[in-house]
Amino acid sequence: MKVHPLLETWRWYGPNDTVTLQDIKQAGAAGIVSAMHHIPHGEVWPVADIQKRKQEIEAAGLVWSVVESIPVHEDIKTRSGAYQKKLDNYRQSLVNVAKARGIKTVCYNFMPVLDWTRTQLDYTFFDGSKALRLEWTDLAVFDVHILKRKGAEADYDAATLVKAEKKFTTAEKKWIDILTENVLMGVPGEASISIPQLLASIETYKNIGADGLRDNLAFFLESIMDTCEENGINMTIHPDDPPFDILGLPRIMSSKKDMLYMLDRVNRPANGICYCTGSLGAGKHNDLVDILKAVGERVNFVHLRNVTKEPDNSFYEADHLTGDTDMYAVMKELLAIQQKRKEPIPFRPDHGHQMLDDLNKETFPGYSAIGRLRGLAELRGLALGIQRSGMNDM
Ligand code: DNO
Repeated sequence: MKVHPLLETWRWYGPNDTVTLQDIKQAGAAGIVSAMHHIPHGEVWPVADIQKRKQEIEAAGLVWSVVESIPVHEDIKTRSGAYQKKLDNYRQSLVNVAKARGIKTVCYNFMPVLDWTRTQLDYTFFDGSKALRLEWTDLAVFDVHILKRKGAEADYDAATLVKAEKKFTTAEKKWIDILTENVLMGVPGEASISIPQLLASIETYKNIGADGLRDNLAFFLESIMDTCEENGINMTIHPDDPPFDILGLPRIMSSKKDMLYMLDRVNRPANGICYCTGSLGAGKHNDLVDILKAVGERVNFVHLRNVTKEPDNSFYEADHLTGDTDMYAVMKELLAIQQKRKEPIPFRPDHGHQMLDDLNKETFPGYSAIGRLRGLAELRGLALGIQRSGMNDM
């Protein structure tokens, strides 16, 4: 049976990335996932910058397959301030991306204020490699004692609050500073926010609520769908990471139900999903294969990585094939979806562990070369094994 292989891609942060295009070629990826991190959120991406990035990628013999991300400005997420202008800018950026020809997929997220959230960036694994982690008690330390959010205590059980208080009162200043920095950090290479900004945003989102945020996402999508369809671009929304409420902020893209709701509410082909096993996999309520079966038709981009969950909401990033997600079952389903497509679905190994030589280097958290190389190699082998052995039983 003929199987269309998935497209192996790799996130490249641009010329400032310590991982070079040559490194990526050696890892065997064919497609690049990149963005204009130097352009402030909400501003138009100039055609010249996009072309330049595209040429750099092509000069290395690679293809720019996915834009991750064109960030959605907070004015749009909150539908306030200069949101109409920001929507114009977003549409213009999409048109400009399309002008570069060949890029058909744009990723984004609709998480309030913070992108992904972790409390620790150097959790040392049994083998000495380092992984990213969200530790629930540490998040409580930040929330209750550092951020001092009003009503934060209500979001944690009594045992967690006791542990958090003890940890905070006995912690060294350095540990507190690192925890604070980790939680406030946005996308690597982009600006972090401050405690007062975060507190102000939490208040804003309290008034918006989950339903309001859903309305704002639907409004955003409705405002850009014509532009996307006229320009041959598919939007893919990245799920919330972690996929549950944190710091009193609403979450609306954390489960199968959330995804189906938004696909149905803005029922246009360009309204698609970035299926991220790492983000969704951190939620006890999520069955990864079940989600993929439900939304698979609209999945246009895939992030593959694994997590190990702990009894509270804590989790750490596991190796790509170990952890709680059955990557074999996910890959099998992905290949089945791929068979029905004309074009290869791009996937990238999401975060990898910091390991080997990378332990001595300054790298973007989650985005060192060797851990992702290991992840990609394992995933490639998994896909090949499935293709060559059992695909015809599906
Ligand atoms: C983290 C990434 C996210 C993702 C954005 C998409 O490593 O998966 O930062 O790129 O949420 O908008």
